[in-house]
Amino acid sequence: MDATRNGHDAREYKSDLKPIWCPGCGDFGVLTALTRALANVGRPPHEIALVSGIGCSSRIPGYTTAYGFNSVHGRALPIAQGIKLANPDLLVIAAGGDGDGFSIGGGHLPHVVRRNVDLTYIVMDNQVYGLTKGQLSPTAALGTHTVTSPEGSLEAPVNPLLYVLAYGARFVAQGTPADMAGLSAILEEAIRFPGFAFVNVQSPCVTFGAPEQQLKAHKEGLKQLAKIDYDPTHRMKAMALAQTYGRELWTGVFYRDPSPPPTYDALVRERQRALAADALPRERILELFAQHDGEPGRAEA
Ligand SMILES: Cc1ncc(C[n+]2csc(CCOP(=O)(O)OP(=O)(O)O)c2C)c(N)n1
Ligand code: SF4
Repeated sequence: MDATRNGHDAREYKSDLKPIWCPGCGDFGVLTALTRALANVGRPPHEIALVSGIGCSSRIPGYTTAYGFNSVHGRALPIAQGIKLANPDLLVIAAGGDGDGFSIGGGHLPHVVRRNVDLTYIVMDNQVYGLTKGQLSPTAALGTHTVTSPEGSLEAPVNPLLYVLAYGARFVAQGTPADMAGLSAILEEAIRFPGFAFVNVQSPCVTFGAPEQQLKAHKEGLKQLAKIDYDPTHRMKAMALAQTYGRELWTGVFYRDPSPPPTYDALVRERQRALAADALPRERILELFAQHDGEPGRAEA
């Protein structure tokens, strides 16, 4: 189903570039779910900026018709924030892998959360470094065997959901391409959320990922929050649920702030307006320059 609400069609958001992901890679599903969500949101492609780092998943901007920036490993978030602050009217989405977001780029995450810049961050979490051929990633379970952990990993994994909730993220969700309708609904809600929104997508790597992280296993083990009586407005309940990461596959919105505060970009814009209103009029500035012509740095108001 490609035709959607708002007179937009998911196909409008897919570029002509053919993805070079391995056949069966979960990222195909994320791309489809994202284009469906964007069609439902209804902003035209030229009003959207999609920023990524480096990795298989980070190729996603090129496969859409939005403005795209396949940037530097781990740096999607600072670039996305810069874009949003420079042009707050753009709808800004950052995307990438678990290595990109939680290893090399992990230092940026607390700051984008505490600033609450109005952007959506989609992590395609496959518990492995796909692009560089299967090294251990920060979300891989204890004991995971990879080329860089041949005897099994000795490191406890990062829990992305708990991590962003603990830092105060106001929209936190998880999805999987094993449930395409659920995933596009989650992405749409995240994009519409007024503030920083985080979506962890369990997106299987068919080439280097573990068998228990493939779509078949997701379909068998899927637990949907939409199907139980779950209220996503309680951070502590969401944090308790997030503890299941790596053991159970819960999908849906874990936490959504019922009264989100103004975003950082809105506050910056407000302050810029106030400063502009207080600024000296242009004529007075020119008068001061004329008075002190030839004496740089000695102007007095
Ligand atoms: C500064 C820097 N360090 C390391 C790399 C090599 N590198 C490229 S992608 C990547 C990890 C990819 O894994 P992930 O971010 O989880 O994305 P995936 O490929 O699994 O989608 C690494 C280590 C790089 N490109 N730049
Ligand atoms: S290596 Fe893994 S993550 Fe990369 S395209 Fe192939 S299946 Fe996808």
